[in-house]
Amino acid sequence: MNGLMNGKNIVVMGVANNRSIAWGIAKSLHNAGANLIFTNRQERSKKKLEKLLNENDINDSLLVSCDVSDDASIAAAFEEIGEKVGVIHGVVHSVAFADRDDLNGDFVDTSRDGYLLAQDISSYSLVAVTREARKFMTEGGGIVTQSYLGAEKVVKNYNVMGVAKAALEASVRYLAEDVGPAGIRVNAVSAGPVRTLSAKGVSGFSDKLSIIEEKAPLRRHIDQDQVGDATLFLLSEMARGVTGEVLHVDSGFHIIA
Ligand code: KAL
Repeated sequence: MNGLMNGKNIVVMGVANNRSIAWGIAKSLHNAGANLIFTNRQERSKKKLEKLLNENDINDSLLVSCDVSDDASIAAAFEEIGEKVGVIHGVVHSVAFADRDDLNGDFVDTSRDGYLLAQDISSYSLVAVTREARKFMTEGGGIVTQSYLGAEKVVKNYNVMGVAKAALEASVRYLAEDVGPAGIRVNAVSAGPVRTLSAKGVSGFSDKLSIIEEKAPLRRHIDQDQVGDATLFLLSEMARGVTGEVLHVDSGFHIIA
């Protein structure tokens, strides 16, 4: 417990199970003394989360349902959170989705619907969440989302998600400008490959892991806890001068040609 986030109310969106990046972030925030509020879409994720919270002795967390594809659901979720905790000091956005059919083969074959779905859930959701959250971020604070190298470079199979992450990273910059005057900072972490439920079943994931061990300056993978600590930093006062930034937590892989 380092106390960095004592008394801070932080909303964590996107815990599906114990392998979720959002769960690594939740643990870092909890250890730093934050009061956590979780949002889930699916009842199944909520059940898993309740079990995780019990196992880890994290008590008194608020669990709110939120479908990020629905503006009314986002507004209702933040209203409920605002009503219960008063002030929100931070938001962790760790949500993405693309149709599995769009995550292999050629990007040029992406359908209009598939493209819009990936943008809707993985990129627009940050805009809508920021708009609702800021109403309750009256003391300033931080918003952090999760990205991946495929936003910057062509990564095989990432396809429609790479384009969605590029839009997400650009959104981070535009949002940072909008909410900066209110003392709210918006940043992204660009994490190296982490084996999560979301990555399960998509082809080429294991290859991505072995290339990291071979080529990244640190010659090892990163894990959920490392993303958690970097996100904690960005949400905390330690990063009070940082906004509109994409911080790579990838063993340095992105600097290697
Ligand atoms: C190049 C990499 C290899 C994998 C390629 C694509 C990964 C895309 C991520 C995207 C978010 C995955 C999905 O949307 C999967 C979805 O179609 C099916 N899965 C689900 O519905 C599960 C149950 C739920 C929990 O998943 C979601 N998303 O709701 C990229 C690798 C190296 C890095 C990764 C995995 C990046 C990333 O964006 O996650």
